[in-house]
Amino acid sequence: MEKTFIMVKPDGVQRNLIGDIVSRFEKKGFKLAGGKLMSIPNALAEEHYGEHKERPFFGELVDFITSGPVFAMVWEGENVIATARQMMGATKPAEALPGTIRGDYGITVGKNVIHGSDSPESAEREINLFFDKEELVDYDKNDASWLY
Ligand code: RTP
Ligand code: MG
Repeated sequence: MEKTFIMVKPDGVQRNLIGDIVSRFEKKGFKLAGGKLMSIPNALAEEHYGEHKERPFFGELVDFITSGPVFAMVWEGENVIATARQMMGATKPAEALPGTIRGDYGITVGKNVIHGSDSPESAEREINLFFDKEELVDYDKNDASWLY
C-alpha cells in the first residue's frame, strides 16, 4: 500500500496543532504507520531540503525546520501521497483554500505548518531519511471483533 511522509513543522508543534493534524488524517481514513516527536539535526535538514539548495530561502528554511521539534509521521493508504497534498493545501497559505490545513492555519510561506512528500520518489526518500525500518508498524485495522 502507498505510503507518504508527513511532518508537522516547528510552527505547528508550537501552536498545538499535532492533534488536529493527526485527527484529519485519521478521520480521512488513512492508517498511521509511524510517528515521532524529534529535533532535526542540521545535516538531515539540508539533505531533506536538498532540492532547494540553490534557492535564496534555503538558509532560512533549514534554520526554521531545525528551530524546534517537529512531529514526523508515515501515513498509508490508497493515493495517500496526492491526497495528503490536497489536504495540506497550496505551499503559500494565502493561496491555500479554506478547509485545507495551510488554508485554515497558515499565514506566511515560511511557516506553513506542515510538510508532505510530493511524489512516490520523494515519499520513499523521505521515509528512509526519517525512519528506521523497525520504527514502521505493519498492522491490520479490519480485525474489529473487540470493537462495539
Ligand atoms: P514542503 O516541501 O514543505 O511540503 O512544501 P511544498 O512542497 O508545498 O513547497 P516546496 O516548493 O517544496 O518548498 C519547501 C518549503 O520552502 C518554503 N518556501 N519558502 N520564501 C519563499 O519564497 C519560500 N518558498 C518556499 C516553504 O515553507 C515550503 O513549504
Ligand atoms: Mg516540497
